[in-house]
Amino acid sequence: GVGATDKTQSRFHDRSARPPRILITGGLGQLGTECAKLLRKNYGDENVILSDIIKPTDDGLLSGPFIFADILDFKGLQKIVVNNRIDWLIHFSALLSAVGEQNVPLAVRVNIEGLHNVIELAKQYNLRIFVPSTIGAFGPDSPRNPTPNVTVQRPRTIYGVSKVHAELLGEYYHHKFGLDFRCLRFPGVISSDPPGGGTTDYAVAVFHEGLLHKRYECYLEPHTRLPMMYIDDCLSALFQFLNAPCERLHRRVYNVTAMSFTPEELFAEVKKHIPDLQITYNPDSRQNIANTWPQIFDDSEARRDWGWKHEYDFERLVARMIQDVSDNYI
Ligand code: AKB
Repeated sequence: GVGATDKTQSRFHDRSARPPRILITGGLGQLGTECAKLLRKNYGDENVILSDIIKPTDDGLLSGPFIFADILDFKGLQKIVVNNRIDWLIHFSALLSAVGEQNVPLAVRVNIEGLHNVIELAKQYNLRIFVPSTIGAFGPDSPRNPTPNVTVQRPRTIYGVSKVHAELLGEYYHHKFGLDFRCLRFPGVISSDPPGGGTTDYAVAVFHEGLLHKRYECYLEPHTRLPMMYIDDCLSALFQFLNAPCERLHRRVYNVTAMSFTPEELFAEVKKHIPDLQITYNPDSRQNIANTWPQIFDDSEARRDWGWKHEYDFERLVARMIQDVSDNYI
């Protein structure tokens, strides 16, 4: 698994001998709880504060502090950072691609105004700040096969527009003010915990629906190829990148991925585990989003600069998901 291996270099925060104190926003989304587990294992439970505006349903899943934090309330954020001596901020709050299109004004507030708050906060208190970006930060004018680290970005969703905005603002604050801004563009992230409102969600839903009901109706066409990765790889990329020394970083925004597949390819592999699985296709507006996104994501710069390497390939990912979903949800 993931975890700090080189203790002298990466176990602790480079500015002192103590571990960093970390605040995670949007902590109850697809990535937050698992991310907190990994960071707590490395830095201690009490040093990683998970936050959200929603109430956790099962506190048993949380091994350390959980607090209310509204990213639209700047003073509230200041108070949390000061009172808890925060060093690093991991900013997961966002409306994803499909749900963003359903409520653009809310997406503008959460994804753009929220980002303004956390980036100012990070500047004011000298925090290292991580913001995830996405394959959704590309659009119909971007090369799709492969999509390099630096290329045309003209996304057609509010989610994509807000992520390009975050990338550019973060790079700008880095150059202008020396802010330690770090950003990874993730592909579709696959975990047994359900995501909320993305275009790549089908690749999670098929495991839940398939194991429970032996059938799944897919909202994307069978040949829609998209980049994907398993959550453990996503979080180990995040961990490794957060701990990479500044000299290794030739840029502040990197593509990372593990594989690409189509619904048809995924379902064929899932059927090896669930032979009586019935698949139907009923494409909706999410197809139009997927049509403008990368098919093959070029993450060679991350691999070269700070040693990014995925562990889960396609077959391993499917086997692991069957296991995870059976253990936790069936
Ligand atoms: C989405 O589909 O919106 C997200 C993403 C790829 O950023 N999963």
